[in-house]
Formats: sequence, C-alpha cells, structure tokens
Amino acid sequence: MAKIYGYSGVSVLSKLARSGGYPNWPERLKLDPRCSVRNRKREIERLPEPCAEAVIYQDSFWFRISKFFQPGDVILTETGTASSGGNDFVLPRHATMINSAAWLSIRYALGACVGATLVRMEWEKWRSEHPGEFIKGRTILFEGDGSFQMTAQAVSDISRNRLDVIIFLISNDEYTIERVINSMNADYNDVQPWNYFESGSYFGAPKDDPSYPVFAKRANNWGELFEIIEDPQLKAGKGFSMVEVMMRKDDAVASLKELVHLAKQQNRAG
Ligand SMILES: Cc1ncc(C[n+]2csc(CCOP(=O)(O)OP(=O)(O)O)c2C)c(N)n1
Ligand SMILES: [Mg+2]
Repeated sequence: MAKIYGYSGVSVLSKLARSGGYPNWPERLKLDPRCSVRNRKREIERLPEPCAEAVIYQDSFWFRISKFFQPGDVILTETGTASSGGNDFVLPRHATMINSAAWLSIRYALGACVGATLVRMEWEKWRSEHPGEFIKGRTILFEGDGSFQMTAQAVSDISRNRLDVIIFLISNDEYTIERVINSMNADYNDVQPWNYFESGSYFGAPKDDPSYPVFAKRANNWGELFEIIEDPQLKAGKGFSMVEVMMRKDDAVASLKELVHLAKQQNRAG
C-alpha cells in the first residue's frame, strides 16, 4: 500500500472525471482516475515509446517516469507544475508520496527532502541492525527551477550529511505554473537560468569518492532521459544525483490547465 501525505489531488481528479475528463489529452493518454493501479501499470507498458529526439512534454512525463519508481521510495513533488504532475504518478507498493497540495508554498520541498531523507536513512540503518526483512527505498524529489533558486543551499546540507537523494530538476525557464495561471509572457516570471546540474560540485559534494558518488546529467529529450534513468548509478540512488529535465516554459499537464480554466470561468460568473 502506498502512503500519500498532503495530497488533495484525488478530489480534483474526480471532479475533472465528472466534468468529462481531460479534454485536451491525446486519446492514448486519457486515463480514468478511477482506473486501478494494476491497469495503470499495464497502461504505462503499452505507451508507444517517443522518438529519441522528441521534446519531453508534461502530458506524459509524470506517467512515464513512474517506471523509475521502486517499492519503498519516498517521492516528493515541489509546488508548481510538479505538484499537479504528480497526480499522474503510478506508485509502487510501500512508496511514500509527499506533496504540499493544500498549502501550495513553493520552496518547501528541497528542505522537506533533506528531513525525509535523514529519517529514511536513520530508519533503514536501525532496521539493518535488527532482525527481519525490510524494503530499502530511495528519496526522489521533483523540483522546480524557480523553487530551487530560493532554497539551493539545502544541497549543501545534503552533501554535508552524505544524504542519498535523487533530484529531477524541472528546467522550464522558471515560473511556469504562474504563467499558466496569470500570463504566458509576463517577464516577472523570468529568472536567470542557472547551471542546475552543476549544483553538487558548486556546493562542495565530494569528487571521486566511491562512498558518496555524485551523478549529474541533463536530459534535453526523451532519448537522453530514457538513457539516464537506465543508468545503474542513478537507479541505485546512492549519493547525490541531479537530473536536469529540459521542458518548455509554457508546458503543464492538461488537468492543471483545465483546472485554471474552470476557476477563471467560476470567477467570471461571480
Ligand atoms: C512562498 C510562495 N511564494 C510564491 C508563490 C507563488 N508561486 C506558486 S508556484 C510559483 C512558481 C514555481 O516555479 P517553479 O518552481 O519553477 O515550478 P514550475 O511551475 O515552473 O514547474 C510561484 C512563484 C507560492 N505559492 N508560495
Ligand atoms: Mg519552473
């Protein structure tokens, strides 16, 4: 059984289901939120593979990336397009999902990831010293580039405490969810792009230390992302791993765009 904390997405999904589903989704990606996890897993297997050069769009990213998850993983999504995208995850057994759907405060997730990883690693150490089987998981954070810029120094805590963390950094030219809600072209949503995947070395993560390996790669398209998530070092989840996933600045899951559309309609109606 997967545990889901701070997750109000289910009621949003059922409302959308009642309102006719996800009208803008390509036919093959339309999912009924009431569909069982087993059927969803089968659905992932059936998705046709995108060509290697294809842009990574959010309408299938969150669903497809679920193939990377393993039982016992602790998975966090930052407020922004990631918190809506996470509604499409298909979680394995014994996974823990942490998101801030109710509070919607950006920059909570990187710090929460530090705390959750400390607890997970201490618990796993304790379990390994006691009899009985247990499932060893990984920490996987889906972080927005705008949110990361507010809390990046937490990477220093991650290195200092030798925390095993995997970060998928959604690199989409900053505040995309704000663009979707307010205005696609408002320049206050533009922030200086950083070399995110170099943050491990910038914040002093060790170089060439086999006991704390550092993994840093950028995925510009599906081909690169598939290759990266098959890498045994990343899969093992040991050390600090940062995968910068390049996405379009106007891209978000259709359910988020639809939600914004419904809210605007409601506001107009008073
Ligand atoms: C503390 C706080 N400040 C501002 C906001 C408004 N806000 C919500 S999402 C967001 C931008 C998030 O950008 P990013 O982390 O890059 O995520 P993206 O939507 O681009 O994936 C902002 C400014 C907020 N929710 N909380
Ligand atoms: Mg962003």
